[in-house]
Amino acid sequence: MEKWSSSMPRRTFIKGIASSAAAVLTGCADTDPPTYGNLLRMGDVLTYKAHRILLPGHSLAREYDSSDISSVPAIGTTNPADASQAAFNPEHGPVYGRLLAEEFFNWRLTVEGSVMRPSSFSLADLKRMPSRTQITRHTCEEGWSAIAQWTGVPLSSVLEAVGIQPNARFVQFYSYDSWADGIDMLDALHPQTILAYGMNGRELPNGHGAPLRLRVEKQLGYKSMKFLRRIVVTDNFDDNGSVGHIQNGWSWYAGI
Ligand SMILES: Nc1nc2c(c(=O)[nH]1)N[C@H]1C(S)=C(S)[C@@H](COP(=O)(O)O)O[C@H]1N2
Ligand SMILES: [Mo]
Repeated sequence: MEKWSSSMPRRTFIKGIASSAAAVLTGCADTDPPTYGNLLRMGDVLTYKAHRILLPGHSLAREYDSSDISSVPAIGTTNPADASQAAFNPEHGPVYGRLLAEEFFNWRLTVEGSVMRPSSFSLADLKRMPSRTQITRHTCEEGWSAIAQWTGVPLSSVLEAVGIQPNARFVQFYSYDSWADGIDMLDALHPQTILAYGMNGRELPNGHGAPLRLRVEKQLGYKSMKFLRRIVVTDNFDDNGSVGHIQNGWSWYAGI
């Protein structure tokens, strides 16, 4: 197991952030959402452009009081080891089953790609890093929303630990079911974008993505991937092939 180190000169990291954020923020080419040239996707293009040009990049999603917390249904995959669930992955599902049986002691999050120090983190490693707790509204594309408290490590802290390279523009996520997805660097470095291991003051419940899920508070709920296993920083957009949102009729960018 490789542990993260804080030895990287801070300036290198800041430079990386500044150039990636600038790449996202400036120039028309960079505010085109990564793929689709077809007309049916024009709404997505407009939403992405409007958000990236008009909204301050790091405006915060609303945060609520603990008295606002509501019950949250577990949606989509609730156990990646369950072969009867729609997004069951024959390669990773059984691995998840074993990790779950060991209460995630041997679970590791690998972080690689355009980074200076590819690393893997245990849950204990992540819990030793800076933490953020936020009470936010989860909005599902199916039309329901719910409020919960999430605790985790800011994705920016993990990216700082591994050191993103100057050309990095996207962060890709892979789960123990068959999900693969990505966000741009602006959302990746957003202060409310966290890798959550806690929910409502407890360990993240299994059905909600244990041991670790993404929270991207500035986008619809389906961007908050559950059951994370791997993060890859990329220089170029990746539509994730047949399992990607675009290929399945959903927007890659689902800003709210
Ligand atoms: N790996 C994975 N992540 C996922 C899903 C899924 O099925 N698998 N469903 C998504 C959708 S559509 C929603 S609304 C939320 C649901 O999170 P919850 O089960 O904690 O309510 O997770 C998102 N992340
Ligand atoms: Mo959803």
